[in-house]
Amino acid sequence: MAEQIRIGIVGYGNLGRGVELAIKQSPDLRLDAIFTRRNPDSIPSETKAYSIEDAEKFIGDIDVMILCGGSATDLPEQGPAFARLFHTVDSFDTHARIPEYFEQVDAAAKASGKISVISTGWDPGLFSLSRLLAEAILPEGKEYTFWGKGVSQGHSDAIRRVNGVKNGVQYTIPVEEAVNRVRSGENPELTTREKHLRECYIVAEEGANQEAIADEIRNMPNYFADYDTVVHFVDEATLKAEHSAMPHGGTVLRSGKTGANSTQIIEFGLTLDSNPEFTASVLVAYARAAYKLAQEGGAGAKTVFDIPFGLLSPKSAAQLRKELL
Ligand code: API
Repeated sequence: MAEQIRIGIVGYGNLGRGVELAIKQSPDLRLDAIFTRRNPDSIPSETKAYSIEDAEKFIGDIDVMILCGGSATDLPEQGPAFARLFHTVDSFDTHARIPEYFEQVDAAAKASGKISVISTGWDPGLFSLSRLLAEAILPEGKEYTFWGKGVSQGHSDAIRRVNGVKNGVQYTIPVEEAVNRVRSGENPELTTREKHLRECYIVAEEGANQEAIADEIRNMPNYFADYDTVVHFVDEATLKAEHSAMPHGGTVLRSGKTGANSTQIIEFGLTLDSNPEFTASVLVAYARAAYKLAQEGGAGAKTVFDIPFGLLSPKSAAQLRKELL
């Protein structure tokens, strides 16, 4: 077999564990090291873990670092820092801040001659590709993205960083009536608030002011301010028992008109038992693509829009033409 692409994982939470599992299904990739802010000896993996400060020592020994931290505070710092040293892939998912994040990572990756694939996963990621494809094909139409019902890792991460919050989970709930109107071909105007509800289950720290926590969450820009958000307080045992599963998914719909008055509908959907495992599988395919792009001499930050589909596959272009075209 050809040489394997050597991968490092930065951050060993749900996403990091998912990346480890996805690499096991990819014979052309190999997991060489895990980097963590925790005590490396406490990482329950057969792969050796190191302190995140030691990552620099692996220049030349690791091809692509998959950054598995959250978008709220980890990635804004780690994205540019790691792009100065390695090819990277991440799932930065604060949609409104992607343009500035891109600029920061792009500057770092161009300076080091590395490739950094940012904001991949399923949304942003596969859903973004679906939106682009549908819009390019049906320029006269309307796009609708519905998420859930499911647990958003990005929003859950954001609420866990609120002062006084010990633990928390966020459900994204599509408004049934809105989905039905779109599916019926009505083409309604829908505001952000009309499409989804957000529901949070919070474990507060002892003595924390619950009303202040709920207020801060409901008013958090980018994450909650544009939605109706319901906040429930529960104890740790309840959260564990009733809210540990991480399902998600959703639908990208575009309905458009062509010719005189033909209605054309494009739909792309996902039904996911485990959001982090699926996101991780997308990151791993893009790690392969990042490596191949770098072999072709590329450098800088890239998004899913910039990466040819064929590079995601371990198969050659000729094999892909024969088997899948
Ligand atoms: C939501 C969607 C799903 C994003 C998926 C992924 C995540 O509100 O549920 O954070 O789980 N934005 N980026």
